[in-house]
Amino acid sequence: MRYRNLRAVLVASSALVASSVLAVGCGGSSGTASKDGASAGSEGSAVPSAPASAPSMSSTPSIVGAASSTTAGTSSAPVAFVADVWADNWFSLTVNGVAVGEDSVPITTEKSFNAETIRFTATYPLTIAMVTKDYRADDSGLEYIGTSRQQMGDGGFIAQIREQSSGRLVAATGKAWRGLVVQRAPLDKSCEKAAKPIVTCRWEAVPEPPGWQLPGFDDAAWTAATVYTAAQVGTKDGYDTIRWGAGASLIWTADLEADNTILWRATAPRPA
Ligand SMILES: [Ca+2]
Ligand SMILES: [Ca+2]
Repeated sequence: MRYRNLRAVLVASSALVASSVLAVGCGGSSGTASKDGASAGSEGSAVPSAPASAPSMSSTPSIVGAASSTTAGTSSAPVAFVADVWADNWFSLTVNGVAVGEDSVPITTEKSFNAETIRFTATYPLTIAMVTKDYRADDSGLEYIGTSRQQMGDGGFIAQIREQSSGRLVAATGKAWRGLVVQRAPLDKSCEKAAKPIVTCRWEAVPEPPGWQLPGFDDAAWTAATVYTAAQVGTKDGYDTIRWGAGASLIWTADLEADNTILWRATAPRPA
């Protein structure tokens, strides 16, 4: 349902994307294209994903990927996968154009740190598309607004995908992942302690490019991920409950604080 709405929005906004127009805000809260809860977590058109309020994504029924499948045993036979994700603060996961899961704790939750395990079925090669969001109370990009803790929150996330039967790690966050920032705030970090950050702070937003989650999308212009240590990200609740593969790294863009909503793409070929 939301997917169809999103597609309509994307079609309508394609002209903006083509000309790389940025929506830049200053004061007021309208005019951004990526408000929390409005643009992310798109759902597949064929099979709905579990609701965001589900207690655990591990109970999500398997969803067959969008890529065509044929008789089992051929190179395009469906394979069962297990994805582990820990995000500061929220994520959604799409594989081969099908939404397979998202963080069960809504982005509207101020302190949200939890790991998720998502099971799905798809065919190689995997086109992995994720939305990650650092929490912000409003478009100013700040959190704990009006309290002594008012600040720029920071992001960071880690993800890995294993074949369910073999346990092989076939995809994991690292330098090869490419990101596109669609909400950045505040643009001037000196507004961090402003009395009215929504008035003082400036931000910018860009629409999600049409089809960015699909295999054929060209992400050559996107930015390579920056790898961070657990200390830099400040990993916490849930992070230590997952056994992360040696190849899985915490990533974000170059700015952990101001880059709040980011689209990510990665591909995983069938392992040799
Ligand atoms: Ca955060
Ligand atoms: Ca932030």
